Amino acid sequence: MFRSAVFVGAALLVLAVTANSSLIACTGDCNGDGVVTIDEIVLGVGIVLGDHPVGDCVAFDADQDGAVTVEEVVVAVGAALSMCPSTLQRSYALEGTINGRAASGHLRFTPTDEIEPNVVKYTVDSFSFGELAGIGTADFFTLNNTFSVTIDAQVQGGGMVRLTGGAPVLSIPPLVLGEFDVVGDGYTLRFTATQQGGE
Ligand SMILES: [Ca+2]
Ligand SMILES: [Ca+2]
Repeated sequence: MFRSAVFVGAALLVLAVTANSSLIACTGDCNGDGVVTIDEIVLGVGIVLGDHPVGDCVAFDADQDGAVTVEEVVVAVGAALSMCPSTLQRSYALEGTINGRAASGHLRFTPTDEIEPNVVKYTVDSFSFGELAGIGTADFFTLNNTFSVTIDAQVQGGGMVRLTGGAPVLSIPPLVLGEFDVVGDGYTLRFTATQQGGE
């Protein structure tokens, strides 16, 4: 770990020279949550040093040549200091059920710049699913790749329902965000969220 910490320091030093050489927007974002965290940088360093296989985080292999170089980790450090620009907003298509009935819809959210260790906070810009539509908040816990969401939804024909739920993220990057169980007063939703945009 000490060796990794020294390496991150070195990467930061050369950042000024190479920050503009980004090959892809989100190098080093192993879990695809739109930000590069320090533990992801440490993992990238571990791949360079041979302590981890490239498969542990293919997001570091920006030029997809099957290896992770110092330069690719440096680009990731640049992303860690800001945010992956093309992933500021993400859209997902939803398929699933409401109280056992088939339903479909969409979910779109944007990361906020609120700082909290190991949590990325999102605003749910829009949500619709069957007869429900609304907005809310969502938290992505980068430590264990878990997503949780709270949505205040309007029920078609009147009434509001607060929906809360969450799930571990299924794939990295999250083309499929996960299969979620979301419950509210009188409602049980189960949906799979498949990414439509934001990469
Ligand atoms: Ca990440
Ligand atoms: Ca590479």
